[in-house]
Amino acid sequence: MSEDSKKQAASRRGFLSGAAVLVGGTAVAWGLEGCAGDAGGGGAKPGTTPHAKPKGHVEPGQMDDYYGFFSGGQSGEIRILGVPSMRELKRIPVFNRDSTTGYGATDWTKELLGGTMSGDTHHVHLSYTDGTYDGRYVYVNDKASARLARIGLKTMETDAIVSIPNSQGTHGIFPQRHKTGLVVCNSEFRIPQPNVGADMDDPSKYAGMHTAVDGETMEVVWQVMVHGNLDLAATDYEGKYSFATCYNSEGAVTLEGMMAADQDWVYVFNLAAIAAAVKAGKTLTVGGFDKVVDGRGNGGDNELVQRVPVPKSPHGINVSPDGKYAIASGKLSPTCSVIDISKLADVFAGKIKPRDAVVAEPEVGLGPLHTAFDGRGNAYTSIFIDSVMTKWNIDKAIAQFGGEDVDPIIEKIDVHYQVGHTNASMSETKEADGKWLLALCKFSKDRFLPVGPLRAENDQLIDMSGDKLELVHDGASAPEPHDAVIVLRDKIHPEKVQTRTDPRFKIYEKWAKEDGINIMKDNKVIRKGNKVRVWMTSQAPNYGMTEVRVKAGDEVQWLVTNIDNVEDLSHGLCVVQHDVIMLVNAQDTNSITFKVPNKGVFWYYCPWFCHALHLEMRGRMIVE
Ligand code: K7E
Ligand code: CUA
Repeated sequence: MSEDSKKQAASRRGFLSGAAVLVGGTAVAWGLEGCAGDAGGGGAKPGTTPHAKPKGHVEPGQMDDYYGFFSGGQSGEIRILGVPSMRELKRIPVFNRDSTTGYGATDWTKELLGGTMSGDTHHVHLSYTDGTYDGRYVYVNDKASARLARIGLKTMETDAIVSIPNSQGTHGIFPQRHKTGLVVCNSEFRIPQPNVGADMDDPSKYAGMHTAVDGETMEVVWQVMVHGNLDLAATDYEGKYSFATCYNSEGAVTLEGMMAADQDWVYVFNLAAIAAAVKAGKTLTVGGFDKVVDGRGNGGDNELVQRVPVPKSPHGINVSPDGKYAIASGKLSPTCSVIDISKLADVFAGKIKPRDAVVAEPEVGLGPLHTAFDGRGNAYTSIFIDSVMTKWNIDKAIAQFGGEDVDPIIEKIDVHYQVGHTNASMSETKEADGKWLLALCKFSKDRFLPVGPLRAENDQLIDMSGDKLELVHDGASAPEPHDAVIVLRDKIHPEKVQTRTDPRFKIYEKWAKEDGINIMKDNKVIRKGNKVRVWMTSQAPNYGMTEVRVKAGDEVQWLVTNIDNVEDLSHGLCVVQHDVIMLVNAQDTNSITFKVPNKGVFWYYCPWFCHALHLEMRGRMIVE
């Protein structure tokens, strides 16, 4: 070890107040040594004691009170669970090819994905009006390919995907909360700007981007370029500010380098000032996008951006339901930093220093990652290394920071194991209700049957309504959900059958007009050269055609319209030996295009069990 790195190690050690595991050197070591201890000690608490009706139990036939929207990590999807039962209700393909629905293969979704068939969803947030959910949209990031997707809550299907320019590792996202306005998106990875081959070996010239996407049009509105990396994101409740944690103020490209400084930042973006700069044309064109404003001026603190210094490598940033505080969870510091949002106007006006906006910094445990709220003034921080959730009181933390002799820590509850995100029912709204708390644990270890080298993760549910936190449910989940929001069920009003109002129906109508087709009625094969359009209806247990004739070498575009008008009566189309499976819901149309290289008889069938005669719901594609 060089003298310098010895000093760094020593200062890290001091910072983590005895986190000896870190001295081992790598992040992996600090993560997993804690695990081994937990497992070896057999410290797993039984989740629910075997009384007849554990808390959180939802009787057969009863509905959950909440929808949980979970990201699916590298699966590229979103999952919907009922809370508190934790029953999985649906998987929504977003950035992934999905065989169930044909997502990524059907004409519309193929265009949505633009040839990128994988993704990494981390942060799921719903659209807001007046500080609470308006039941319109879900937004989710793709960290892998710098995209933002939107899911329409009427059908719970992906309806838009936008690629974010000049960004890599699009990580934290957050919609504005006063109305369905901007969705801000952080680039976790700094890159040369533009990233076209220059400055590759000079990371000091790399920059990060804080991007605003219009939540209605899903177009990129502006980008702010900053020096640091931008990890998690949050917005306030008034539409004035957005926030980003920065764990790599060093601008390093190695782990050691990124951990070097004992202090990093929370970036605060002044949205009105940024909009004014864009309007005044104070913009650059970077990588072909012409609405980039430079937030690097004056050393990095200026009228657009201010950096609040916080201890070493912060991760989550969460705003309390009363809109007063933005709380950065320390990750490599055992603290949370509480920023008083009402002081930020003075920070931007130069009346106080950015650090003066920090009004509390309680010690919450080793490896704080994310913070949720109960609407009663308490915060709940997920603690990765300690594998606990820490409940603490915000006002008491502020009093302690002001010199009073009070302990803000109320309770710590073990979770199993290595918790990442946490969230609580309605926690990200002004209607936080303090009923249910989630601990999304990265390792399940001894909690479930082993299933080979890769095990399930453990999404745990905690009853937070009483004086004591009570673990009520272990939820095995396929890797790797990161984040989730818990939404009161009366905020969500899904349609029962397809209403045919989404943008994709305009495209089907256009094609139908070209071919002189009544989509809801006609069954016809329309040929133009070697391109063939098959228009077909379905109604249980029949297709509108049981024989379709095409020629070897044709390109077939097959449209199926499900004219059943019964909730949940879905059909679909599978053409055997042609890699074609898609779903067609009641009153929906879906289309898929494929090549027909070989002569022969190929059956097509309905892949959804729709009727007693479902197996007979099939026909022959005869390739001549
Ligand atoms: Cu903490 Cu991507 Cu939200 Cu994972 S990030 S835990
Ligand atoms: Cu339609 Cu099975």
